[in-house]
Amino acid sequence: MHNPTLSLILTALLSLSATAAPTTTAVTNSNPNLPTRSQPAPRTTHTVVAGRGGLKFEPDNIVAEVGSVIEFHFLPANHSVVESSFSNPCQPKDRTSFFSGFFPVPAGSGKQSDEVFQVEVRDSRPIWFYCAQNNGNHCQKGMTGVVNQNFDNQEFSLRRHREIAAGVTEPSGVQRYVQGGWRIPNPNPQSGV
Ligand SMILES: [Cu+2]
Repeated sequence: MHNPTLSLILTALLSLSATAAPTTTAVTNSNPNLPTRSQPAPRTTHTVVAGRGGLKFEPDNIVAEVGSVIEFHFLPANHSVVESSFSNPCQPKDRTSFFSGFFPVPAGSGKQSDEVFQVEVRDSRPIWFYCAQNNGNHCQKGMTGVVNQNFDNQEFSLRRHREIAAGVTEPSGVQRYVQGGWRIPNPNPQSGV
């Protein structure tokens, strides 16, 4: 039954498949231009509402992991959020501090602002923030908050920060531009005041 021709063909086929398979696998695994079906990793979003229950942020003391998002919603009448520092409340921390701009919403409209402002938590250091509305001295009256306060050192507490803010006599500062975050459509502007 020995057939030299068939044997040759079989040998050729075997060697072909033996060399072809690994080559294909290697190309598949190393091709950086392949389309992907993977989704972005889910992010935790912490919602903060400006103006709920008076001149305050609710909540005002947030614990958020690095990579999560703080999403500010704005109730009437005209609030904002600016990044500050612990020891110098009601002023931007520096030129890079985030600033949402203002969000005028008619009182009694039963609506939130049409847009929200998102900022990303980029590291584990405390992020201090305030509302820069000077009509009514929102910051000086306590409209401040913090992300990732250092709870081990009460010298740097939100309560102490507010005490310093209460003594600020100059108007609150703003940035020249909306910056440091994303001002995007409110996913649920009818969610009430
Ligand atoms: Cu305000």
